[in-house]
Amino acid sequence: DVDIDIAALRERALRSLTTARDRTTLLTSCVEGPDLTAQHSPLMSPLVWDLAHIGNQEELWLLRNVGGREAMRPEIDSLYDAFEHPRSERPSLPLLPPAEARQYAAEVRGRALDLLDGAAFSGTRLTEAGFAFGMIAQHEQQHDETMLITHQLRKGPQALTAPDPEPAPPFTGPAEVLVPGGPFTMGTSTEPWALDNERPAHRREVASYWIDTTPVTNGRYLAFIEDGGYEQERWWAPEGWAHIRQHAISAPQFWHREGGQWLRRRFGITEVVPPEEPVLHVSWYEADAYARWAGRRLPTEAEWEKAARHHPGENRSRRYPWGDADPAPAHANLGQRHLRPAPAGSYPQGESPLGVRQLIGDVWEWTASDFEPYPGFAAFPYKEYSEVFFGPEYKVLRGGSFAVDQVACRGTFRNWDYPIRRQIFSGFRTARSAAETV
Ligand code: AVJ
Ligand code: FE
Repeated sequence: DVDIDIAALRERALRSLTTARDRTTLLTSCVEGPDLTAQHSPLMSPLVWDLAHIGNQEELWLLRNVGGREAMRPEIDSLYDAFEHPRSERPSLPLLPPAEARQYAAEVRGRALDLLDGAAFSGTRLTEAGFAFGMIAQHEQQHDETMLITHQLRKGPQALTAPDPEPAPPFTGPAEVLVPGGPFTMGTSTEPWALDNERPAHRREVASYWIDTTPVTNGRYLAFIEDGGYEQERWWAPEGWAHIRQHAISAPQFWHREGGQWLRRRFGITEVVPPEEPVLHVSWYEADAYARWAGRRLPTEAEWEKAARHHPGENRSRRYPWGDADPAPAHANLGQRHLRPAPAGSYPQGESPLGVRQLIGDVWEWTASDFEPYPGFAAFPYKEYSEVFFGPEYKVLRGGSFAVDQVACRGTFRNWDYPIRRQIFSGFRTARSAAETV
């Protein structure tokens, strides 16, 4: 159970909002104006849209809904409503120019912090335990990850730098871990800032399975490529096969072969693909095909969460693989501290009780599961956060990536995307049912 200490929550809200804004500021000031207003990919918004949208959502939820204030600029609301304008349309809208967008977001933030000072952390579900403040910090951090994806797609020289993760000794542990069958608690009813799709906590029965100790590496993925994985229909789901044929896909996004070597482009630099690093920028179809080639399968979402949260000795679900403590740098690669995943086998202090590593951070992990509501789901505070996306067209990703801040990453956190998408910081690990033989 999570202790609800109001002073600590208020402090956490302030810290989370400030951390998010520092990152937003960096992501929107490390390139010049034209790079802020340009659309770098039809899949992405111009960076200046994300910036004002962050401010507009904060105004809507904190100033208007929690604070009861009047709209500051009602005429801009529709420009920044993600449902009114798909990403492809956003560059042609009369958006606030960079300086005005920055000014607007800063003004909203000033008023939001005034409100935080005196806010009651109770009374309504929106104010309970500072939920609205936590939701808005998570929203900004989710857009900070989105903006980092835009930076990755942007052509041109390097604009962002960060130190590399610590080099790790080669991982010598077992390749897979047995998770004994039996029920466990999935989802949460106690995590104060958990979003609607993570709720409520409920029992899930899971049969025994084996799961990879680490995410699948570039080196392992290269074996699939070199074995002709992209040329053999039998490994692919039919829609995946059609997709890679139509788009001539034969390697992860941002990879190319040159002079007998595999290279990749990463935030404006070109480098040799590091074999020990978790594979990044693969679609669900690619992950699924690799798993089939390897004689395995993707874990279900329940299998992923049981591996990440269930403590067999204590027979309960915890917040993170390492326990209930908030993430520290020794646990996981989070928060854009590094601009790449850490080598497979890193972060021994972040491993689960059964020894599974890097479940949190590094790369989002595709699961076998469609994005569906848990039994007892109730949309909150708006049905466009999760509810409108439920169904078979989206696959669930778990665990967060190096680009996610800890406020938007926990053992119960659920992300989702189309199975063809791979501009996101996506990788995977594989599993197999214990009843089967390899
Ligand atoms: C949960 C990452 C799929 O970016 O579309 C941001 C998060 N929702 N603003 C998205 C979100 C509203 C969402 N994902
Ligand atoms: Fe948003």
